[in-house]
Amino acid sequence: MTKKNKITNCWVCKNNINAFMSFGPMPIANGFLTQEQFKNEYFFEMEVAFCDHCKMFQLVNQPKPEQMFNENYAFFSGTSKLMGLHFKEFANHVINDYLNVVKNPFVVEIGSNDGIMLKHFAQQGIRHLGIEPSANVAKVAMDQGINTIVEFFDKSLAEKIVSEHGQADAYVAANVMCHIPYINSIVEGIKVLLKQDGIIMFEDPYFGNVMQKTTYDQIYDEHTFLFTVHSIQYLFNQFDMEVIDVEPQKSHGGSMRYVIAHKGAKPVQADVYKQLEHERELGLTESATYEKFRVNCEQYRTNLLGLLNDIKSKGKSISGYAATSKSTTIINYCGITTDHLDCIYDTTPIKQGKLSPGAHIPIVDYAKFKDNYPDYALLFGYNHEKEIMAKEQNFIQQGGMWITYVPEVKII
Ligand code: DWN
Ligand code: SAH
Ligand code: ZN
Repeated sequence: MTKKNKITNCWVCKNNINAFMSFGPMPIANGFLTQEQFKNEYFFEMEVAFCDHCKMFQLVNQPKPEQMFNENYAFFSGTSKLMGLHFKEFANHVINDYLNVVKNPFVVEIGSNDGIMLKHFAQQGIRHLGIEPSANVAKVAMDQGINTIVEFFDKSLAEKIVSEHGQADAYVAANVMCHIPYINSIVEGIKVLLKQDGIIMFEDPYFGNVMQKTTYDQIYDEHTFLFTVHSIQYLFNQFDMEVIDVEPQKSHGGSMRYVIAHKGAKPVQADVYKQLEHERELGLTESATYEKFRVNCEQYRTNLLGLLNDIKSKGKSISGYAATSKSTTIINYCGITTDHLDCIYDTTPIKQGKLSPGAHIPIVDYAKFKDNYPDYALLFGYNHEKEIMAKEQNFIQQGGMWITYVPEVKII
């Protein structure tokens, strides 16, 4: 059943917003399921809007946070070794450039998941606290001695943290700020939590990259927002904080790291103004650009489905590779079915043996890929291309071919 829970006001500035595009009925992106669960599978109509006032790109309807983030959450950050290195670099950047001058610093991370980043603070004996509502992934962190509380972060939790631990010197987050619909309460919470000369550093998929590469698969239930520097600047300015630096990242197909402080506390770097100018050049502040994006998404869908149908008409086999959250959008929006894909290979134990959300394509242990190479493999984990290609070199040597849809639909 499709549930509608549409909002008509911007999550950030309350301006009226209208959806410019629907991706159709979507299931929970990480809702891998068994056959017995089919009858209760949840769907919502995934529509997106651009707020002309605060420049925020957003979903207009979404499942409740507890439906997505709970003790059965299927994404464990530690599944990527390269992301492990990425978060070691992130932690060391915060420590070396901001915390080293502070006596007995305290760092708070929200969406700390299995501790992939926070462990680097913990290992260096730095006072830390992770906030992670998905109990199963939080347990992996707690089992390593990483201080974690299983809660959703918001303003009232921030007040509780301050009363128990004092204010924080650093607030860090990765791929979670864009997941939270009540984002104003989060920012108000950060304001309460952060010391006057403290630092905020977080990163999320960047709409500039999504638009340029038409990676519309970054749009799924968990991603309430896709940020730009303009929208983040508006969001934090509302609460007397400002963006003081921006650091583009290659992770997740193109992300942006925002460095933010209380207004006037630290100098604003020239890169902030350069990126704002670049965004205006890209048209990210104009509604017309989002209309173009919709047309591009539709074209990519036609191209991908056309390619898969063409391959199948020649009697060839295709498997998916990496059952990413993003693949839920690709599969359900493009209308990819079990007629196209035999299965999706993946490394995550709790996804294996289950069926993909919506299309019910079997998820199979990636170790079995080599026993049964398909003619083609559709690379859903394109953001992990380096890591995946390194371990699957043999597939190509045996005559296999990869299909990608980033930055365009093609056979590699
Ligand atoms: O924002 C989010 C990011 C950080 O992670 C979350 N909302 C959910 C999640 O998104 P995702 O599922 O699209 O993440 P990834 O990291 O692109 O994909 C992870 C999946 O890919 C896992 O199921 C494991 C799989 N994988 C694989 O099969 N082989 C990953 C790697 C690195 C591999 O070599
Ligand atoms: N930071 C990790 C995990 C990102 S996935 C990484 O980049 O790999 C998003 C995580 O945020 C999930 O583990 C989810 O449970 C968590 N989350 C969602 N809403 C949250 C909230 N309000 N407060 C804290 N964490 C939240
Ligand atoms: Zn707005």
